[in-house]
Amino acid sequence: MSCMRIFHSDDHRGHAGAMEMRYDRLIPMCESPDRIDTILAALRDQGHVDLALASSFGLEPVLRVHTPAFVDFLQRCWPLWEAEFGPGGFATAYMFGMRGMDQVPNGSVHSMLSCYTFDVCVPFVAGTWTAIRSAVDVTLSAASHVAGGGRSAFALCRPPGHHASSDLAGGYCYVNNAAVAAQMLLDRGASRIAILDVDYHHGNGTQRIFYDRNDVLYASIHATPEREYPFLLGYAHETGAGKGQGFNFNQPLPLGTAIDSYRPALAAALERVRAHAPDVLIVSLGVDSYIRDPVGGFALESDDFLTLGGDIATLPMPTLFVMEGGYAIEELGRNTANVITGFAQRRE
Ligand code: SP5
Ligand code: ZN
Repeated sequence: MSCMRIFHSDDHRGHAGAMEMRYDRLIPMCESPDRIDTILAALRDQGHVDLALASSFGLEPVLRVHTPAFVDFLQRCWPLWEAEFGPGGFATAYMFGMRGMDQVPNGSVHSMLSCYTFDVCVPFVAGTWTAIRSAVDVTLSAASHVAGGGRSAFALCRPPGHHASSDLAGGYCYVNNAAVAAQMLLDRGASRIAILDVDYHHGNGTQRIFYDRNDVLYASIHATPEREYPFLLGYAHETGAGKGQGFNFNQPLPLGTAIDSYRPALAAALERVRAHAPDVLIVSLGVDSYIRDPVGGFALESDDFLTLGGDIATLPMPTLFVMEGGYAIEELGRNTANVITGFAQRRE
């Protein structure tokens, strides 16, 4: 089996302890630090031992994708909240932006939360900013490995990124790790990038960031917005705008989708990626399509993730996997490692 370098960091751990709204209930965050532990353990179990700690890239690459005011908010949100409410608890929005009206935040952290977040699944605690930075650094370290001639790499990062756009956080996502990596690769000389998003949810943030561009293809397979979060985006008719027309490829699928109908959609996405001929393929890797995922509603089984990884490996270009969702903590490690193993076996 060919070996894939896996980039990680311990600096995500402080992003923990907050609650999220699940419709009419307040529950512990599904997006928790033990996700990384269980994935690392399963990767080792399956023989992936080429581990590397992330190095620091600073904020410049982040500011190529996100606005300065938004990045400033991410950094200052918790300290501002803590100054008002004291330690413990978590910062979250109480209301959201009012469409069609001025949305200029003032000095209050509440106005910033209302302006720069779009749902009740992006809490801030004391360790959130450090974790956000670690996730970008993990992803950019892996991207650098690929830019330097590595055939593949896995960015084992959290928090995830694909719901975040240039100035909006949501869905457990603060900075769009995959988008920042794509932009850095372009800035370092790549001509075209493709982002294949196999997370159960539509990556509304990634779509938004690259919607009017033809240098980054976004191809996503996800649960239909008619039935699933993020509810407002992810339709097949969203195909890009301006010179980006034709460079956004959504395949919404029904709840309950299993591998027999998932795989043809994956083949269509891979065909579209091949036609784009990217210098690097970035895979937004969510395994919340697993049948027993507490957040998802598809029906993929653990062995299906070997198939998914193997199918992706039929493409020839250097490939960067970036961790997104996946919350069935008992099987999360195995499911994620199965994608990496399926890919590595096929590439051998
Ligand atoms: C990165 C990522 O996977 N973010 C997902 C955020 C989803 N948060 C909202 C979840 C909506 C609840 N759906 C419940 C389905 C129960 N089977
Ligand atoms: Zn997801």
